[in-house]
Amino acid sequence: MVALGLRTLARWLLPVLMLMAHAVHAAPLELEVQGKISRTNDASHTVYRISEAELLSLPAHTITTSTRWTPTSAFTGPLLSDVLKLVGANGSAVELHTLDDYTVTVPASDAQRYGAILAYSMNGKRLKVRDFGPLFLIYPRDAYPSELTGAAADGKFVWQVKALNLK
Ligand SMILES: Nc1nc2c(c(=O)[nH]1)N[C@H]1C(S)=C(S)[C@@H](COP(=O)(O)O)O[C@H]1N2
Ligand SMILES: [Mo]
Repeated sequence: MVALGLRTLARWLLPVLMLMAHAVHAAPLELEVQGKISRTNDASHTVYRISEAELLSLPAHTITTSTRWTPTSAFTGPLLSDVLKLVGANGSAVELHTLDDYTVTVPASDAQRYGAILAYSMNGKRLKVRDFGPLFLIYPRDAYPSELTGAAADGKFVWQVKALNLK
């Protein structure tokens, strides 16, 4: 054992431990979409499961804004409108479901009106579950203070998003 030496320990054990620590806090970056959609990719033809690779392949947009919980920061992710396009969404409302079992419905028209994004990173760092990940619905709050600030608007900033249901 001693012969393994510190160098071996540093080279192999530490990275493994760091990966394990990372895994504990990382939720898979994927999004399940169902409801009024015209494209599906599951066996029952009811769900479109957007993989991490597919989410990352959509054009990344950045919104720099404060939220009630975060100082001015750069949030990056696909446009909600591009996600809706990908699944052929035709509902008028988007019901969002989260890891903490919060459910909120926003008008599908918010996607165009505000250019809302499903952010997977903040200031260049992937969002972890403990800091609003894997996906955080972000609106340009600072650009529309009268419409996107206050108690009613706060409810639209949905974090830990795991699924959408088009209504
Ligand atoms: N994932 C998740 N996002 C959420 C919520 C929640 O419970 N879970 N609550 C929403 C509502 S209704 C409001 S008003 C604010 C509440 O934020 P607070 O818990 O910091 O008061 O976050 C919104 N986003
Ligand atoms: Mo709320």
